[in-house]
Amino acid sequence: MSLLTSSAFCNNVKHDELDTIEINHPNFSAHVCMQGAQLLSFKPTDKSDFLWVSDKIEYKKDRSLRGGIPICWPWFGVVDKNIDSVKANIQSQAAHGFVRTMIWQLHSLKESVNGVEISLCLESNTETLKLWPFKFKLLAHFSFSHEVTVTLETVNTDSKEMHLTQALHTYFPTTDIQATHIRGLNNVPYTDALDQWQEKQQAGKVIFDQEVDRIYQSGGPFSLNSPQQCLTLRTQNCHSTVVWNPWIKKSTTLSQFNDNDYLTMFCVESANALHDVVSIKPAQSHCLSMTLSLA
Ligand code: TA6
Repeated sequence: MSLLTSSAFCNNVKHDELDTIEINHPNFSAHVCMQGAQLLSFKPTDKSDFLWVSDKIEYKKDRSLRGGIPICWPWFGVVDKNIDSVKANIQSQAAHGFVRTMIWQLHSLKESVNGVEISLCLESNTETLKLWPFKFKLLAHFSFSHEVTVTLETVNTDSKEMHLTQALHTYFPTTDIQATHIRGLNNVPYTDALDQWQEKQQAGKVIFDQEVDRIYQSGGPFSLNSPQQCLTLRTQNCHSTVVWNPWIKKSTTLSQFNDNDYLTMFCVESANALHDVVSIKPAQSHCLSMTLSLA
């Protein structure tokens, strides 16, 4: 973290067991956890936080943090719901891959009066190779100004082609889930994880009046409308979008989550999931990118 010693806006702050980077810039504040390269907060000055975190969040090693943008890689969701070319190589039963509970390293930092660009890096090692037999270099690039862009760059440093699924599993805040909706998914096909993974088609805007867990075949753009703010979500190289709210019953089963937290959060996850497999040849790379801005 020596890059931080000369920083004008960034500080290393320990929360319980985990190192984090707190960024206080005139135009915004942001908070990144080194475990999982997980962005936990991005708040433009005098505006609401773009992201939600549970007040039951635990900064403990080897435990994924509930909120912000968990990075799901090199598989999304439960292993068995991935297609053979992805699940054939997985030596784990954990949901959402393994990088969100690993400690990443600070790779680069650039700052100016306009904003801050920071990158974190995770490289394959003996531990990851046991879980997934591919050499890789993974970079999480964050660009903060009046908006935020997150880019997950996968570099295949192996001698064989890799096949993976992935998601930037973003948690958004709302002051009233039943007054919240998503535009941009009308007529888009989706897989309903709550109804035997059946293929369906979205009719109109997406609302939240029950548990929702759907993988849409679209990368947007979307408008995310909650009473306190309207955000625009744009992506690059993203072919799936997961919309999730656990609602009443599932909320009681989730770690780091209050029983009534479903009333103040929703997830819209920029992904490449199910059949949207990312295949990367040796020495090639792939970037999944999302940008959040005020509408
Ligand atoms: O993205 C939706 C989902 O796959 C849900 O099915 C639910 O499991 C959620 O992710 C949270 O998963 P986590 O492992 O972070 O508790």
